[in-house]
Amino acid sequence: MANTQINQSLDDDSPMEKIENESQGLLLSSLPIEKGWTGLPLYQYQGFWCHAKGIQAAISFRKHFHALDSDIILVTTPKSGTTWLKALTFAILNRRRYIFSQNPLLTDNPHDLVPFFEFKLYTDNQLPNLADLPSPRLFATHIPYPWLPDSIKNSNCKIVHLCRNPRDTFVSYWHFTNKARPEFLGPLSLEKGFEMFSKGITGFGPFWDHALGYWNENLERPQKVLFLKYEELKEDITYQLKRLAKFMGCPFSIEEERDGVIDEISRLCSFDCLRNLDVNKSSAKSISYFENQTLFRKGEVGDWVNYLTTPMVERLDQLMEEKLGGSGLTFEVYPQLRK
Ligand code: PAP
Repeated sequence: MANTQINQSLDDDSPMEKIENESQGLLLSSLPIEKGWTGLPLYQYQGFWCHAKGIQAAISFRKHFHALDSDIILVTTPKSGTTWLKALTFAILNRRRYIFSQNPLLTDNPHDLVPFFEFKLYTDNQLPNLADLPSPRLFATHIPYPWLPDSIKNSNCKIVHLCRNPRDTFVSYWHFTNKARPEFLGPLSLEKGFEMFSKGITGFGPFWDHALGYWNENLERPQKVLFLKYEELKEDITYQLKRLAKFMGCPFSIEEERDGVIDEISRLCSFDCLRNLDVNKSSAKSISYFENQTLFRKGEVGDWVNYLTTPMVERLDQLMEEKLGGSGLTFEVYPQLRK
């Protein structure tokens, strides 16, 4: 998966490419626009906010990608633990292929091992050759459910969805995007970020619509969509790893459990282990223009308590009640609201 070949890139001067560029320009100019967190504009396309390159890649992905029944697609809300989920699923699938000391996770960032559709495979008008990848193919995306290609929705491929409580998601997103802001813009204030998050203006947001799309599919088709939460992974990684492996069609055997394979995977993919690897301490950029080191900050549940004021928490809780109430989707928050 690390060496996915991008075998075709549409030529900038080809008539077809000109038409595609022009129609994309027309499309963008017709969409609602907001100044984004990193300074790049965000456009509202079919109900979700995204930067221009992401929309282009999402459209190309929808048009060209053909899912196989054996595919496994990881879908996450941004800053919900994507890097962790990529590492865990890669380690589960490849556990018989590598001895632990030679696991590619020790030398490659998880984003290089499990590519994003929109940041890697279909970005910049590339058409990747995915036919020769070993089965099961493992891909990732932040794309909301309604934007997925029909072949993902209608085939027997599996979707693993991960999200995180909105308080920590917001704090993580705010830190991350501030690191990517050009210096001349200065940092985005917490208050301004909170206002944007509350209006649903985040990459691939609104947060609640993104989560609900996958939540509802999970309720309807639990064998197709697994719904995970960051907090639950943190609380009991062993149980969640077993659940994940079973869902992915490669459950751990009794012998593997006895031999400590689950513990080894959880240790290898832990925040402390991954963060301290050279590849992840470096300024290399495995996703877009973000340095790898910015993907590992605190890795905790409840860091929101150091940032959010009581009125902010109350506003967010009220918003979640409005948007998610009655859906059955709730989030555990630790610690509880400061009084
Ligand atoms: P992305 O959306 O840009 O891909 P993503 O990996 O989803 O980012 O989220 C990053 C968060 O996961 C960070 O949270 P924080 O800001 O609250 O600290 C990051 O620290 C955390 N994270 C990264 N790797 C791990 C891991 N192995 N275990 C737990 N948390 C992790």
